[in-house]
Amino acid sequence: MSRFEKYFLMNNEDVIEYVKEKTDFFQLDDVLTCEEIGDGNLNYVFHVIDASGKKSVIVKQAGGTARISEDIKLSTNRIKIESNVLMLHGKFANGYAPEVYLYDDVMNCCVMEDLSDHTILREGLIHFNIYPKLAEHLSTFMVQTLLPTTDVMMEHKEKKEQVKAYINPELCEISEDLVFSEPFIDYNRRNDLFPSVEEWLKKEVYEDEALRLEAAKMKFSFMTNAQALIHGDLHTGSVFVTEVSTKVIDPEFAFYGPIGYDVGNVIAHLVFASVRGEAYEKTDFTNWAKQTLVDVVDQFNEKFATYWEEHVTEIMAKQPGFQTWYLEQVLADTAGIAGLELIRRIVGLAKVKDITSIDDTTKRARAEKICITYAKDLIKNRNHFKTGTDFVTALTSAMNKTN
Ligand code: SR1
Ligand code: MG
Repeated sequence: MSRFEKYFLMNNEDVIEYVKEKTDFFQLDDVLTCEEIGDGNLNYVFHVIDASGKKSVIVKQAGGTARISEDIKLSTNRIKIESNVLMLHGKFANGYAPEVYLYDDVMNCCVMEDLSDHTILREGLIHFNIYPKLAEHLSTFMVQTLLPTTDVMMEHKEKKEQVKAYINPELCEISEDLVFSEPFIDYNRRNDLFPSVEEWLKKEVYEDEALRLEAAKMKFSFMTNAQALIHGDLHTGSVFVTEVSTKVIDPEFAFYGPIGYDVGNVIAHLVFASVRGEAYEKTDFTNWAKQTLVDVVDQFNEKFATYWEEHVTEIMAKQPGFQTWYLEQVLADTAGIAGLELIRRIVGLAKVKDITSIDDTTKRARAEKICITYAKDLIKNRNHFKTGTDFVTALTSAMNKTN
């Protein structure tokens, strides 16, 4: 009997045995090495390679708790959502997702394409690398994966079946807590404020009642607006890049939610890159990061409109003016979510290395203040952000007014 007919958390040796038994990728006598390379907050990621260096795969397995905290208990079937969404993304946005070779609902793991020739985008950005195709690729990926799963294009009964199939309560709860609630009320005592801005953050975030009201409104939109099948965690740690290629990974938080949740995440993490670039006085990099932010918004708008015209099926969505209204809602959500993502990564449990690795205390404090100042503007005035220029002008203004 196979050892893999009952779930257990695998180590490197187990994974080698697993890929030989379960895939056609390797021969039984291949000499394989395996290393656990996961640096995310939830899962275990194994890189398996043969002695010739020519054949390699990634095995991703879910454990019963989150890596970032043993207190976060999770069912292990989240890999099912991730595998299904990766396959769907490969279909909708050809070339933008790694290929999935195998999904195993007993071991709660999947075997997928090794992207070792790519770099995790956040790592590249931390080293001030420039990716000229990034805006073009991310805007295409978002339009091509999000719009086809909306009621604008999908048959409505099928859409409702899909909403059901992608119900993802545990991972949604993580976002409901970490993104929409805890940054404003520290009821789980998990927030972590950088000491030199601690009092400033308490005043600007915890004590701002108007801000908390807007966060509450957005939380309810996140929980109830089943607009499209969103990636659900589209930050720069979920993107692999080279100069010419972009691959989106890790859609385990996927569910039917607001489109702006994905676009807003992309914007927020480009802001972290820009703010870090400014802190290190990397002018070319900072200008590129800000221009990428502009291009993501503007190209998203253009491609969204074109894709809509070509693929709309819902009769009432063809009404002149409706597409403009719909996109304006998406952009308001985008601005609001970008603001919430900025705040939660400064105040909450799950930080970003772009900011925490700024080693000069004064510069890190200023970077955090810029993010929060800009975030509050994005959230409170979210209906006013419609173009890339709107987004970048407000960011530059937050940079200029922060000491
Ligand atoms: C408990 S998981 C913390 C964060 O890591 C993931 O990547 C998500 O962003 C989540 O909010
Ligand atoms: Mg992830």
